[in-house]
Amino acid sequence: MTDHVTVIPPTGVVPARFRPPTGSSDARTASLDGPWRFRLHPTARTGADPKDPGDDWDTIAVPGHWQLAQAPDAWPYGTPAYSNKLFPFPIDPPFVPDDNPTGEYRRIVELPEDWPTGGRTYLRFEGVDSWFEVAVNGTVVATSHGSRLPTEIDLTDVLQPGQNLLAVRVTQWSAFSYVEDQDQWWLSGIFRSVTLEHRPDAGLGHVGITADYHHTTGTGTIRVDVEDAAPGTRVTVAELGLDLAPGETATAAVDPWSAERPRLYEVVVQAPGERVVLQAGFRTVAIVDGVFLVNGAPVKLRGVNRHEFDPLRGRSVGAELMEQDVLLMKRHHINAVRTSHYPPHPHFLDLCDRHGLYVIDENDLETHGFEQEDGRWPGNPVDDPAWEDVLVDRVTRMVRRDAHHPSIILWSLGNEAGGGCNIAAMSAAVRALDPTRPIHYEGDWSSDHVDVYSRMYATSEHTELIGRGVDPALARPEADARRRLMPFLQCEYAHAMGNGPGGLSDYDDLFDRYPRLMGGFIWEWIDHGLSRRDAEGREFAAYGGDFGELFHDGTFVADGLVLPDRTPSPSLLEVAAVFAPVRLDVVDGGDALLVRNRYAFRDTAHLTFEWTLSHGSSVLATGTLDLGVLAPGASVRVTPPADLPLPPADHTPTFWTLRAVQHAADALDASWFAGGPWVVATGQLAVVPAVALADVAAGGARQEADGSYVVGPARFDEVGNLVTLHGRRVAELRVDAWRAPTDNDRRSGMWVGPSDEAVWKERGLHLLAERKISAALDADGALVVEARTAGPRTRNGFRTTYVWSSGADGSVDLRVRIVPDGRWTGSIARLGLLLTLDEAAASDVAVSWLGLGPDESYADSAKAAVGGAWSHTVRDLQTRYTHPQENGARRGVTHAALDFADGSTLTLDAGPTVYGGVPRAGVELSLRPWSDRALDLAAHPHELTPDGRLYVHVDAAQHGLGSAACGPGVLPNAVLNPAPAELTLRLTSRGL
Ligand code: IPT
Repeated sequence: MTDHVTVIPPTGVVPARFRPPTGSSDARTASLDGPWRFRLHPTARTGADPKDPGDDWDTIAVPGHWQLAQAPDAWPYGTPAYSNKLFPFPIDPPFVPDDNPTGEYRRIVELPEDWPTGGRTYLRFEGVDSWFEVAVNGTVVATSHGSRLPTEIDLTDVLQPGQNLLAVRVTQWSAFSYVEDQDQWWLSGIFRSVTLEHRPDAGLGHVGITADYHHTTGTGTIRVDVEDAAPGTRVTVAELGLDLAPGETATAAVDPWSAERPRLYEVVVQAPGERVVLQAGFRTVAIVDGVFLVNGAPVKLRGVNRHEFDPLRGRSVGAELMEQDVLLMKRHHINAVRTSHYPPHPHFLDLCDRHGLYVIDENDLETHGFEQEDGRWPGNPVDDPAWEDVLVDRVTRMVRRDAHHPSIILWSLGNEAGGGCNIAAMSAAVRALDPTRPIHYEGDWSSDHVDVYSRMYATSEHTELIGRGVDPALARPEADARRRLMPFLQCEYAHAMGNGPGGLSDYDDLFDRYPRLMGGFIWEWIDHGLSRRDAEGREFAAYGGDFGELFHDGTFVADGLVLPDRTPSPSLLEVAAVFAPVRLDVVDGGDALLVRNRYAFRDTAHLTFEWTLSHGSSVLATGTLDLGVLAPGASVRVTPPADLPLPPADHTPTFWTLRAVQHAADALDASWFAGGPWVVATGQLAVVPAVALADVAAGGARQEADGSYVVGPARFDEVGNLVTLHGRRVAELRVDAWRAPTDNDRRSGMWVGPSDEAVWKERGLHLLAERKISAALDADGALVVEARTAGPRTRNGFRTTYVWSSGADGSVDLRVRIVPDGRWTGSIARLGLLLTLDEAAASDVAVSWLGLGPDESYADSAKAAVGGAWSHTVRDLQTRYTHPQENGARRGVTHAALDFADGSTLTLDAGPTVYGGVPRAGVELSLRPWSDRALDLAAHPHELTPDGRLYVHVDAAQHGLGSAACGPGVLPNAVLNPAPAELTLRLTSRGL
């Protein structure tokens, strides 16, 4: 007897076969999706009789996870649970706890009246998590596992005429949970579709397509193999005039397939009993001299790792969301997907073929939890011969299901599963099934069984060494020599958790510079925040612990480029700018833009290069540049036209902005183009830089009889605290050097040393308070306030001199110099002023600014930001990260106007700003209707409520973001080390 802890491949099943696109075969199918009878039992020994039709049981929707059956409102069948790599049960393979929620499913199956006679009838499961047993009319016919892999069972001999009772028992935990330890929610059940499939006599069993492209001749070679082909089976490619026998090879002039130009040819495979229409793409993947080539051209993978995720339905993802993912990726210049860490729903691969994405298809295998015991992976199934058949079966089912997809360019044996004998076995199996694609597996550190050298989260320093070919040698010289001839891939990098990643463009520059570097895959596409409601009925995105799990990994499941509802987070906009296939980068010290065509196959004929000359919110001139047509890899330097109508230099910078715009789409672009035209790339030069604020005032301050001070519209108490500004109460004005830690701030870069947050807390930055040392009028009549700002337990602090004078038009000018005081080591989060104003409707305050925008940017995540005139409300300046943290900074701000509900306006003009002796363009501005402390303490964005104040951060500089949540921290080019800062601000009010 086999059960859920017997380590053998599925029983009673037929061999996996290719999965053509839905509807592409004329063989009959019948969907079994819809309501099924369901009952959840606490253990695998349910005692339920497979003959019991469950007429009085609940009903549940198939496909779906039982934990999410009534999400977001109710959780009648247990709750989701999140753990990353640690097993939520004892490591005791192949055993699992007796507490093992087990679903009993029932459905009456009746073949439609017009179901063909003859042939066979298969029952197909596209995905069931984790182990299941299938009984028909009371008799067990099959057991299976491999949650993200298909299972087919031949029911021909067990189906009776009329009604049949299908009984499926699904356990949450099984021996196979040990090899499905991916970093995601534990979710169970029949979560992909179930179908009945007629397999006609003389039909098509398994079909394989080999379609190569020869870039030197412009021809393609196609061969379609049909397993056990029935006599008379033919293969036609009408467009190419081909009519072939199975296994016959033909060569013709073709357009190749690539992610840039996803050209597909219809291939009709006609057997006497079945006709299938497939989409073939001609393309050749090769590794030559350590360089990864598609169709003979070096290709850089600008990729993302994608888990399947729907905030309501978990991994039960519908076709619409799959397509939304693909289109969002295309529109943000992502050209590759790693299907982390299991084969996706097959329809996703059809979409990648059609819209054009390179795919690493990954086996359903991860045994990460074995690593934690001393890092040596004791008992790892990957190194246990007893598991060989199971693991080879898995990888075989993936390759046989998916090999006809041109989008797949690499097979991956799995993720984080350590090393061992079964890696070699799986690799050999894949090579035997498909010799045309290279093999990937990051866990094979010496690259013995793979074709590309892969790492995750390698630093940019290490990546550069690999690019240059001078990375540390392997102990075995022959393995080292072999690996040095492999291209290098970062299968995961730039961890997108919360606000981040920073440093993406540093990696991208390296990928461009070194031919050996074939690019990488950002971790990861989407935050897996599951929708649920709080006690007041407010829906929010839940992460680990939000379902009361006693063992969980908290926020680590929310680490995507898009929020759970697929709202792009600012990082996706940064990705679009960094990954842009045409880049317009500032060169020659800011005098020119370098236009680089980074397409591998496409020239720039589909783009127009449009420029705008702007001064603040006014557009002075526009035009189009004729750059000719740039071939793939070509570049050209451009400068603004000589006859630009430049305005006189003033406090507002004048920008010449060049955009590469795609206005129209041909047939190969049309699918993702909807909503166009699309700006493919933006570059910008400050043709007339902003000059410093004119005439910073001196003097004009006075002391009142009660000892308080007045400087134009600003009133101070006798020790120099600002108490009102233009009649508005000021709760506080002080120096600030802290921020609500990001997920990256909270962790140690490369898992070593203290986190930035720990360093900042050690220095007391989270509890800064300001002591006024003195307030006095100086010889010019300005109010000079000396202050020291510091946190508890430390001698470190900041010495600040504020110089207040009343300016023209009722404004007040402030010059500030902040000097770190003490023995500082390590970074600080920011350095600047925090102005807290009383404002009941702070969220509604409208902000318009001149500076970088429209979205947030940070020192190491600023490629998407463009200088210009922008506006938002304070509400919309916030980014609602699934886990609240620092967000919303706008850099390079020279001017901002705040419009309050009472009709009054406060404007702020900035400059010059100096940090560490280096001048900076403008200030960094952040506004919030709540404090940074509240932001830090909130677990979810809906918990944040305006507190009646407007918090205005005006910073000389802020620390970068980095990727320390998993990987390197902030790189030296974006670390904020304590240094003297100078700010000059003019505050003006109108309407009071
Ligand atoms: C890496 C995993 O492969 C991935 O699934 C995910 O968990 C990621 O980390 C973090 O979000 S493994 C890590 C130990 C480098």
